[in-house]
Amino acid sequence: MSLDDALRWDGELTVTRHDRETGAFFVIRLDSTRLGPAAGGTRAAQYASFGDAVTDAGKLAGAMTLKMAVSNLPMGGGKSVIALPAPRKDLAPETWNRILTIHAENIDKLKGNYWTGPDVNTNSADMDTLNETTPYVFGRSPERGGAGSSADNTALGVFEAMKATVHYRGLGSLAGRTVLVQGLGAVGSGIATLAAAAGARILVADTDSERLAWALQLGYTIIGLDEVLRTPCDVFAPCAMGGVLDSSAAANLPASAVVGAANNILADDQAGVILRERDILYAPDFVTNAGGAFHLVGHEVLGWSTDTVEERTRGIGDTIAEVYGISESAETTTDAAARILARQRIDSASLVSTLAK
Ligand code: NAD
Ligand code: PPY
Repeated sequence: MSLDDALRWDGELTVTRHDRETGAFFVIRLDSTRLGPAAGGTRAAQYASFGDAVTDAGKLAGAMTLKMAVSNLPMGGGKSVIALPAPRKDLAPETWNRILTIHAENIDKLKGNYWTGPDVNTNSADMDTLNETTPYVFGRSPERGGAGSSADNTALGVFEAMKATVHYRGLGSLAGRTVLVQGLGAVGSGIATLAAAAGARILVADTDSERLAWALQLGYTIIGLDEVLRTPCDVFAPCAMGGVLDSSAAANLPASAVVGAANNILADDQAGVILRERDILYAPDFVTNAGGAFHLVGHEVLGWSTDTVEERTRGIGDTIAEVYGISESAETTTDAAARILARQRIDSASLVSTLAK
């Protein structure tokens, strides 16, 4: 994507910065602050171009707006992307530290209109580092007063969505069902553990051989990376990267349902239409993976107890069932149905604040 095209966007603000010394390129995008300050994690990855990094930040920020709204959380949507000069694992500690410090300076200049948290390739220790420069950080380590990793809670929410989806699809429970987890990382491994305990047979694919060795020990079946979209299963759970299902993948996917943790699973709207035509029930990711937001915003903004965070996260199953109901009555894709639900919440919150003035 050219930078020119990437900057044509309906969100509220794009902030970019380049650091000549490390070669890192920084993006923060605020999609919407209608419901509260924009929040969303910091993703660090290599991108083919600056335009791709800016585009990704915009799509991820948009998903955060929908996630907060559909979850009734008082925050808007934003996201940060750091386009790295080399793979994260190859960066020297002082290089990574400089990159985090510059990112924290950028966040601080937004004066609380944007709050960050962990995402792909950033963790609670990185949030602690950011917090040395700026207060607008969720997910610091518990020793530093933060809520720590949100991965387990994200996994719990996806698992609740999976159970509700299997039930809605008329397949009963997860017992005896086959669940294919793509990406056995922090969230994917939690989902696999919960689904296995519920009696599901687990198939897994990952690029990391250590994670696959762990999967073998647990009795999971390993699937080759190229086989993922061709392997029959009841539930396909994308838990690695976004954009996994384009139209062609959706047209051939041998699954009954798609329920995963990855942000922006659908590469395009047409993929959602094809899944609906093929009677494959797709659980919109910005609904299923909101457990991370419940954990971070619940603990750090709303002062929720662990029990309340869990109760609200388990409620994701009901929200998903509501989305399927809207999809049927409005004869539209589940993705469009979830956007309707999110939009209703944004509009009614805006109406309440207008009336209060
Ligand atoms: P992670 O980095 O811990 O795990 C990702 C896993 O995917 C790793 O094991 C990695 O080796 C594997 N992987 C990478 N490329 C792959 C490929 N092409 N095929 C198969 N496996 C591949 O990340 P995570 O925290 O588990 O997050 C997973 C996804 O869920 C991300 O898309 C993230 O944005 C999303 N998500 C996470 C949270 C959270 O609380 N952590 C919240 C919401 C959404
Ligand atoms: C996500 O859920 O995709 C995130 O980016 C994590 C997050 C959630 C809420 C606030 C900050 C980060």
